[in-house]
Amino acid sequence: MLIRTRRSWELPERTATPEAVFRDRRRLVAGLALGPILLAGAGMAGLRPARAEAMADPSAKLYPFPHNDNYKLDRPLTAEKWATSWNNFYEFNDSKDVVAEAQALPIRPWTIKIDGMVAKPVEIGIDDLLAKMPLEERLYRHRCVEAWSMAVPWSGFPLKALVAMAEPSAGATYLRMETFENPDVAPGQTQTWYPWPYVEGLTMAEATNELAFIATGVYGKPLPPQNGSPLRLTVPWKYGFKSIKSIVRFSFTDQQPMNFWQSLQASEYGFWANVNPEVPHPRWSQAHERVLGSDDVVATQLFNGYAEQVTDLYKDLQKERLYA
Ligand SMILES: Nc1nc2c(c(=O)[nH]1)N[C@H]1C(S)=C(S)[C@@H](COP(=O)(O)O)O[C@H]1N2
Ligand SMILES: [Mo]
Repeated sequence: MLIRTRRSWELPERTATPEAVFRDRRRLVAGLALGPILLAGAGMAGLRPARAEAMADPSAKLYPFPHNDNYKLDRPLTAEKWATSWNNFYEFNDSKDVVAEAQALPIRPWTIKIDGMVAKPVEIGIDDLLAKMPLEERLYRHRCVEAWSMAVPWSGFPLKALVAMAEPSAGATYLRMETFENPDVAPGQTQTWYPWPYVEGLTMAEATNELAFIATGVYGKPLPPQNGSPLRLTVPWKYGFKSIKSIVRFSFTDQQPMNFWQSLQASEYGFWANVNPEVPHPRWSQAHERVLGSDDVVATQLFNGYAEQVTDLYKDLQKERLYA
């Protein structure tokens, strides 16, 4: 059992995680009282598969990837121990402390489906995909909608390289991404009030922007399961919930995808979710962020500091709800 002392960047009560609120609301909506849930949980404990050891990652030999110097940070890197032990991964649990449970995620074989409006739908294993992609390391900031942030070295490849490989048809205007669904290994997915699987989406212009990155590693090694092994999105100008983990499917479409958090609570979470310190979340300010692993609180920047690269994406979309 991991014993943690409370750090200053852990959220105070007044900014209780949005999720905790939904969980209780969903239980009510579903007409479920706490008692039966606890009873069911106790009854099932014996049936849950034993917690697996972390599976060896055959891609480890590819690391470290060549460093791309174009992405600079304005702050120190977050210590690896914090970035890999303070996680949001609702498939496992909603506590930030998912490390132990996430080790049960089977990362091989891992097949990625590319389908929808493409020249030729394919299924490709993660190791074959890695062999085709231009691999590099980048330093990015990450800003969670809950007002904490980190700065990490991701390894992976530009999302636009995957888009080019897929050859989407001219009519495709969105990329929809989906996480694995396997309640046998992911206890959170037995909680039926969540709309599994986790889904996220980008416009094609966003998906082919130079900043949109698929991370397969962090700190010069393959991603640990809790960070979304074996591949996850990183879109650093958007709130962290857009950066979908453990992806199994990329679909090209002409329909705007309905993402996980939007379908839970559309009044608080939308499709765009671009970082903007001047647009508060309905329940808390977005003006500042707590820096994970330190005692610092810093001012949040428009587009999380990436305005130069992404402002143009939104110039014709001013009527949209761009910052939620
Ligand atoms: N499939 C899936 N992807 C997810 C999440 C999740 O619960 N499930 N949480 C999101 C949120 S809210 C954040 S802040 C980041 C956290 O990434 P990290 O744990 O690597 O810091 O993952 C995002 N991607
Ligand atoms: Mo988040």
